[in-house]
Amino acid sequence: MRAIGLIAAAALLCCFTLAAGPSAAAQTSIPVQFSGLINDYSPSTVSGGPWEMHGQWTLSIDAWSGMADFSADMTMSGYGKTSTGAPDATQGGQSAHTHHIHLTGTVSWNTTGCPPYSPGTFGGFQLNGTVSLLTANGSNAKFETSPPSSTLQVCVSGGQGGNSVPFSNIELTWGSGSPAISHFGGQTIHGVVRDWNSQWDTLRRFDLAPQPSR
Ligand SMILES: [Cu+2]
Repeated sequence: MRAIGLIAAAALLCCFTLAAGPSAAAQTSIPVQFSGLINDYSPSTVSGGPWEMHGQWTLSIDAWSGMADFSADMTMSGYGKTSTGAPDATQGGQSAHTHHIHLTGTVSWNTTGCPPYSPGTFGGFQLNGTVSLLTANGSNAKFETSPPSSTLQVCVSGGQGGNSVPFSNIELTWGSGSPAISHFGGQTIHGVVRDWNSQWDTLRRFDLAPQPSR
């Protein structure tokens, strides 16, 4: 009897949600989730540079509030130097270490101020704020303040038209004056979008987000 009761309750909840319309459906507790990879390198002008940067990232967005949670974990390693101080690729993997980065904030459904690509990308959104975590080998990074004060802009954008993907690229750019620039450089760090969940369609259906062309 108890199982039947649960099934009946689930059926009722289902119908109630449908009857309540878009607002209730958009308040689902399942976030929109994006994930992907980071692959880039720093300039040679930062201490120990150039550094290779490879990592992965996730971005969760609460559909109702627009609150977003960005996390990236990254490996970095450098090159030895020749006798003249030039990067020596035969000495790869020097001073290998890791970084963990965390940023929460409210998503802006535009890419105003995001660094342009060539060929250009379309649609997308961004997240800006002061990072809550910036580690080096697990501990608060020595180049960072404690607590962290570096600001980060995270931009996601993609393609449009036939045979395209609406989310393809991610850009990480440290804000002017951020301590993190002394290590990563002030240039944008680039990566790729690998996946997003079906919750994105909920946002699109109820006009809570821009409508990138499929
Ligand atoms: Cu590093």
